[in-house]
Amino acid sequence: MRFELDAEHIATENRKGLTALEDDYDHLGRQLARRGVEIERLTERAQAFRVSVPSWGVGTGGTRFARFAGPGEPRNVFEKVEDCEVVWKLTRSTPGISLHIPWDKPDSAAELRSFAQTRGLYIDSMNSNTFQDQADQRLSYKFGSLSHTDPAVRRQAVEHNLECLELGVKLGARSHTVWVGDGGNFPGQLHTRKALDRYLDGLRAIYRALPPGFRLFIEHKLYEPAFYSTVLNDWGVSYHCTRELGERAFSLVDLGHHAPNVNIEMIVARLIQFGKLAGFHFNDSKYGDDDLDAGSIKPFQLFLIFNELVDAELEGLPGFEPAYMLDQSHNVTDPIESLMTSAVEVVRAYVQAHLVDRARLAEHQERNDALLALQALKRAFQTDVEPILAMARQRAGGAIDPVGVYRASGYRDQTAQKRPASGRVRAGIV
Ligand code: LRH
Ligand code: MN
Repeated sequence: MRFELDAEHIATENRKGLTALEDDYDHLGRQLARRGVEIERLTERAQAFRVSVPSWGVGTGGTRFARFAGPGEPRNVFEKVEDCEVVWKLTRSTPGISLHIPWDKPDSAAELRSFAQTRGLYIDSMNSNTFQDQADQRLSYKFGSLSHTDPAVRRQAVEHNLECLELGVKLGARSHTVWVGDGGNFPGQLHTRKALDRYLDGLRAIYRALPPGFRLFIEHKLYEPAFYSTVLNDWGVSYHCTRELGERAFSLVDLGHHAPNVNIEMIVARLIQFGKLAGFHFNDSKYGDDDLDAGSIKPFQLFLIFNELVDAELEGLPGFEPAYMLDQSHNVTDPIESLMTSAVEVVRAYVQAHLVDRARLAEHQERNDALLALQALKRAFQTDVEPILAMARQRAGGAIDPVGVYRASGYRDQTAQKRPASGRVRAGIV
């Protein structure tokens, strides 16, 4: 089947649904007008919203039990960028790509940068990797990296991060994200306070080398791969570290890195109030760090998180510039479809949060009218804003129905032919 995912194909497919969309859009517009809301303002906000995709999210993910590679797996960073381009073309929300080093280390940074730019894409955040041992690596990270007891291992980890910073500058990245798997599996394995001191010392060395204009994001995580204690285990420790480091260090919130039932929207409000919110790795989970599609399990939590973000945005808080990024692992779906629908769910939560009548909510809060305060939020969350999201995509040259247009395009079959599964892919090696 001939491959076609160009503007003409998208427009042809959109024409099939445009009349219905315009009808739904006008109807919603009238409903919102009765609520004193101008639908066009919301559509502009939806069109302007940006969330980055993870390069490591376009290949099929797996677990320690198995990885079932799909057809047309990207075999290198350039093919990953090609797949990210499809997500951008159809959603028009995702021009930024987060890279992971060394998984995405290019031979030529300039070549990769222009390959992305010619496709309307840019490199967002660089992610270092001191949670795996590379074939050419001298010292192992089995017992940690920045917090390792051996200064030589710590130095090796710092040097890797400095290399990532250099590469990030060449690629035009805007931030550097550090997540380490450092921790212990048993009580007594680590000296908890000394391990944190070593970790923070390592971060100080990375912070000192931060290029102009760069921000440093540190990512906390409750557990895994360590199953008893993690050096950067929660937002409080992260906040302490970013304060210690300086004004260009911020705390990144990965939604899957918290214990079940933790009030993440409250952590977000805290980090906003303290001026230390880096941004997000959006995903969803039922139990642990499941890295499922954003909004697929707890859409109300995602909405409540954006309720805090939009409240701060509308207040015009100085320095409020959160980086929105997806971080997911797609084990049973086509990664491109999951990334597209997840980006749409993040924009949905953002637009719904802009539907909250904040003046009325403030009144209810002042009067301690708990029920009407909750209703003010639920009314926004229960508003079907799909016509706004689809109209925003359509006006930006994207697809009214991204998954429908993608499937009709035959892109996956095309890549399956173009990218015969290499030995590595068949064996499930990333
Ligand atoms: C750790 C994490 C981190 C990435 C990795 C791929 O769980 O969320 O952000 O480096 O996943
Ligand atoms: Mn993450």
